[in-house]
Amino acid sequence: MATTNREPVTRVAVLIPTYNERESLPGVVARVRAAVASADVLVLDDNSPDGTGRLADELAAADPQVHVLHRPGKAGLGRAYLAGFDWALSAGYDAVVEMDADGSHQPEQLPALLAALADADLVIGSRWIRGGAVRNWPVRRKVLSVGANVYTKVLLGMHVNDATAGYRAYRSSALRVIGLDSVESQGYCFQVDLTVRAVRAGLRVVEVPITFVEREVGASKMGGDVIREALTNVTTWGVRHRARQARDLVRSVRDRKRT
Ligand SMILES: Nc1nc2c(ncn2[C@@H]2O[C@H](COP(=O)(O)OP(=O)(O)O)[C@@H](O)[C@H]2O)c(=O)[nH]1
Ligand SMILES: [Mg+2]
Repeated sequence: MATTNREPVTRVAVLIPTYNERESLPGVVARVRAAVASADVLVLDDNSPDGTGRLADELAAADPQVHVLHRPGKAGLGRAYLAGFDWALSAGYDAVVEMDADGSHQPEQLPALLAALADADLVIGSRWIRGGAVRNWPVRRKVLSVGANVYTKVLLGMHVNDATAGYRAYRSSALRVIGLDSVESQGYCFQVDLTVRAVRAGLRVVEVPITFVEREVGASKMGGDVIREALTNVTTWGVRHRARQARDLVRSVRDRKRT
């Protein structure tokens, strides 16, 4: 079991990945700064063609608590977050938050996530627990998300109800034991991957209810390839996990017969 000492979280970095989020980024950054005045913001922009990176530079020039990491081109959410984690860990933050730039993750709920971090290593803002909700999603999106989460939960044998959720707070100590170097997955799968790693590392993962609000401006970047990646990887991890369990069971029965 990995142990992390849960010291008070004071220095918080909020990572916001962007690809063409010019219309929603300024509002979200302002809301984060208003919701948790002590938190710093790091925008992770993949050279958005719509000029989000330049806009982020302007926000940073006007506010010393806003920073920007410019990346050369669109390389997926997972890569952007890994670069952001590196940045935040080197800069000595106590906790790192993941938040979408499109307003789906309400900055006003960040204090609740950070409060739960007092007794957790990873806090997941969950849509699929009591008190959680999704606003403005068609039934088919809900079915896909609930289905993906039930599949993940059952196959991987985890207690987490919303493993694909992207609104999260990690203690830096947790990120250090998770083994970030070998993470390759992207999209929703990146979130599942890190959840599995946290659970397997014996870290304390807690869910708090959030209300997810579907974007009103801009376009989603998640397509069929993201869903396919998640399905393939979760199935592979699940089959491996169950095979390992079966092997352990056979071994323990054999050992019992011997004694
Ligand atoms: N830096 C970066 N950000 C991305 C990339 N793909 C998506 N994002 C951001 O990740 C967040 C979630 O993406 P979104 O398209 O809203 O996904 P959805 O909410 O699942 O429909 C948004 O802030 C996007 O701008 C990418 O390739 N690079
Ligand atoms: Mg979105």
